[in-house]
Amino acid sequence: MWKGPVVNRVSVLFRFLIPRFYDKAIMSRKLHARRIEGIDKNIWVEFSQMAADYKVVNLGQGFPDFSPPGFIQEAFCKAVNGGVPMHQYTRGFGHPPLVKILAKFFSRVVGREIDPMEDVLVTVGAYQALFCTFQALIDEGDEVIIVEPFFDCYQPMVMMAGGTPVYVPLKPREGCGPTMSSAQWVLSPEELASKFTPRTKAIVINSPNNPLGKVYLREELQMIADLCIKHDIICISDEVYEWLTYDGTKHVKIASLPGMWERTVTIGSAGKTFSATGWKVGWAIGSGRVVKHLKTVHQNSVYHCATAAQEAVAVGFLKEYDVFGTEDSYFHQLPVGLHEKRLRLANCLKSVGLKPIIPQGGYFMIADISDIKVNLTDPDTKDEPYDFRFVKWLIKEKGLATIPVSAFFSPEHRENFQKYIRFCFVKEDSTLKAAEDILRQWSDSK
Ligand code: IK2
Repeated sequence: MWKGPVVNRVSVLFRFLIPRFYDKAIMSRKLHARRIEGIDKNIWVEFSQMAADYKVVNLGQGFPDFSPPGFIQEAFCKAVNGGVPMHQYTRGFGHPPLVKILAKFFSRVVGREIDPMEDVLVTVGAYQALFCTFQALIDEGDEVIIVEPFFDCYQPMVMMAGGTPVYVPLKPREGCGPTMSSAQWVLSPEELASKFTPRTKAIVINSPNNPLGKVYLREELQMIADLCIKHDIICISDEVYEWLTYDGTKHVKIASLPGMWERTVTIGSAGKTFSATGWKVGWAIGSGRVVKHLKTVHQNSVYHCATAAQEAVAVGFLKEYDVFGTEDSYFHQLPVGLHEKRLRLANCLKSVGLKPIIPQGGYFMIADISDIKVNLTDPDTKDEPYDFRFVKWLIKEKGLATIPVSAFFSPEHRENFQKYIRFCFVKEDSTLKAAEDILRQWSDSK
C-alpha cells in the first residue's frame, strides 16, 4: 500500500479521478505575464502554416528556395567535420573568428575601427539582435519611433520591453506615375520631427525596407541622424538586406554619418547575407558603450549561438573580404541574379492587372490589388482586414502564398493599407514560373 503523506494521496486522487475539476482549479489563476498581452498573433506563424497545409507555390515568407553558394556550404561541412571544438561552446558573445572578421569587414564599410570584442555581438539571427537591443535599451515609459511599414516584430518587441511604439509613415509622393518605385515613398521631415518628445529613447529604421524595398538616400538618413543627435536618442538600424540593391541604388549605413556611430546599433543577418536563413546567425554592431548592454541581455537569455554555423559564416566573410567590390563577390552576384527575378515578377504582376511598387532593394515586392475583384465569402475570415482575406483566398483557391501588407503597419494605420500584398522573389525561376502560371490562368479565366 502506498505510504505517501495524506496530502499527496488526496492530491493524486483529486487529480486523476476528477481531472476536469482539478485543471479548472489550478488554471483559474492568471498564467500569462502582462508583457505578452495582445501580442500573441504572428503573421509568420499563421501564414507559413497555411502555406504548408495547402501545399502552395510559396512567394510568402522571405527565404530562398535555392541553395546557398557552394563556398559557404563547404565551410559549414568543414566546420561540422572540424573536430571537437566545433561541437562545443565557444565565446558567448561571438565565436572569435567571426567577431574578428565582422569587425574587419565592417570597419572598411563604416570607415572607422570596429573593436571585435567590444563592438560586436553575435546573436541567433537578426531577430535575437533586435530582441537584445530593445530589452537592453528600452525602459517602461520610453517611446520608440517606428517607421511604417516595418518588419512586424519591432512592435511586440518594443511593447515587451515596456516601451510605447510611436509610428511615422513612409508615404507615396503626390502625382506618382502608373509605375511606382519604392523611392517615391518618403518620410515627411516635419511629421517625423513632430513625433519626438522628451520620452523618445530610440528610432527604428530598416533599409532596404521589408516589405516596401525602400533604400534610404544619404540625405534622408542625414535628416534622421540630425534629429537623433538633436534629441540625443539611439538609432536602431536594421540592415539585413544591405547587399541587395538594384539599378545602381547605393545602401548607406547611418552609423557612418558624422556623430552616429556612438548612438547607432546596426543589425545584420548571415541568413539574408548568404541565403542561409535556417542557420540563424545574426549580429548587432555599435559602440561598445551601447553593445555591452545588449550583451547583458544575451548572456542572461540565449548566452551562446551554434559554434559550427558561426565558424562557417566567418569563413564566408573572410572570402568576401578578399573579393569585395568585384564580380567574384556573392554580395555582387546575388543582387545581379535577383534583379532579373524582380523584373520578371513585376512584368507578370502588371500583365494580370496588379500594380507593383518596384523595390530599390531587398527581395520583396508589394502590389496594389484594388483593381482585382474577388468575391470573398469565407465566413471564417469576415472580420479580418481585406488583404488578410484576399491572401487566404489566394492560398486556398489558387494555391499561391503571399503575405498581407497591413501586417507591417500599426493597428492605427492598418486600415489604410489593406490594398497591398507582398510577393517574395528570392525564388527559383521554376517557382516564379509556377506563380506566373497561376496568376495568368486566373486572369484569363476572368
Ligand atoms: N529584420 C528584417 C527586416 C527581416 O526581414 C528579417 C527576416 N524576415 O524574414 C521574414 C519575412 O519577412 O518574410 C529579420 C530582421 C530577421 O532575420 P533573421 O532571420 O536573421 O533572424
